[in-house]
Amino acid sequence: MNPPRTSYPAPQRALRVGRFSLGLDHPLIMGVVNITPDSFSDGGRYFDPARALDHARRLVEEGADILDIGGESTRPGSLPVDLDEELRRVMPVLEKLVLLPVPVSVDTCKPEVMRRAVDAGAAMINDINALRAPDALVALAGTSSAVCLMHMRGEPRTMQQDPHYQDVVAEVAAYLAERAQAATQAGIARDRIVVDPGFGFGKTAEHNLTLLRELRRFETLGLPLLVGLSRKSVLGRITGRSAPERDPASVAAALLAVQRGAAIVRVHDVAATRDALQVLNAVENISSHLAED
Ligand code: HH2
Repeated sequence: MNPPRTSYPAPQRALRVGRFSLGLDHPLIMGVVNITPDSFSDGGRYFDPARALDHARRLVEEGADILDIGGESTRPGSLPVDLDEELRRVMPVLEKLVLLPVPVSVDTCKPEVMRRAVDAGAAMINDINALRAPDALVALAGTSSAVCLMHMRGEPRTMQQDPHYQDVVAEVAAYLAERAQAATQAGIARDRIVVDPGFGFGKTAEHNLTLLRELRRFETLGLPLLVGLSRKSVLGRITGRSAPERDPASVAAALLAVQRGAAIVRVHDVAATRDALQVLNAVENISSHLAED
């Protein structure tokens, strides 16, 4: 007798993101715009709204499929930002960016920011807290917004204090399955949900590398997978480089993630990531992908 086959939910073909539908037959690039004075990855370069807008427009020209803007740093040890300050940082930039031809995601944990952002045209909410705040599920149910549900153990202030797992992949996947179920039960359709293992959020370097190596195990969830390894400290541990010098390592990590099934990569260096993914695509589909010299 043949052993029973494990059946996975059929992979989705497209992700509905506000008024956009993004095909999942090729990897998508999410370009990061931190409107913060204290992000670990770019240290306040785009805190000024005009600079954030210029940067976002450049990321779109370089090939970003989605923009992710955030007004609160979540680096290890960071403190929360209050509601008014987060709105003051995010909303003026969002209101301009929604005029661009790509969906705009807002990186926030606060239900009030979610509501205001979606009303202003945000097509996606990226929540490192996976809609666990009271009211967060309600804030998004009944909207056309997509959502990224990310795994985090603890909270940014304390998450890197000695994290432990028996089987990091199984535990993170179980958490994401539970949060996806909570979202669908609240009325958020499955074709609007993305899940993310949360690299660097309550994980050691070894946990992060195990998650990346075994990323295929997340296919059992049957949901598009977002991976954010760009400039993260695990890449610093490997290369000995500071955050601004980690783009080559970030491109390598994005490529490895896509090869292991990531649908979306969240990156700071969009142009270099695009080139790397084009090389991967050309190798996998040798034919018409060769540009003229
Ligand atoms: N990482 C960061 C922030 N938001 N969202 C998702 N879904 N996945 C991630 O891996 C992720 C995220 C941290 O990176 P960054 O935005 O560059 O830094 P900071 O939080 O310091 O602004």
